[in-house]
Amino acid sequence: MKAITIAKTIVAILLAAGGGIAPAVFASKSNLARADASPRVIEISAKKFEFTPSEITLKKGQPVILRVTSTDRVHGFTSRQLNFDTDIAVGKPAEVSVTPDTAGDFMVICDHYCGTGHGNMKMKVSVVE
Ligand SMILES: [Cu+2]
Repeated sequence: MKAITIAKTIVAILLAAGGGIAPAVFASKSNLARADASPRVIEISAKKFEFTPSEITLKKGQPVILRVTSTDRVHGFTSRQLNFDTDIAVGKPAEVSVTPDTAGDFMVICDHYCGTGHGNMKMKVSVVE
């Protein structure tokens, strides 16, 4: 009886140790793989009447994903120059893939009328060489 209890305890300890160590190792490996293969993700938040951050800097030729989350209502996220046009619904982040091919400053606007400050709802994208 006592031997069985000890054996169970050892199994529980091994499981706990394995459960703790193994995922940490896997996580760091997959993070390394992601850093090599996947574009940088830039989190942007939208609410009346601003994008946060209001300015980002990208590198020419380097792909990024802009992940935009709205915290209050539907907004637009549009740039004719950077060639994207999407809507952002509350609780449903929108992802836009961008690989800028020209250096310069570009504007992203909300093209979904959202109230009196709507005309100033902009984000500046600086693309550097
Ligand atoms: Cu708006």
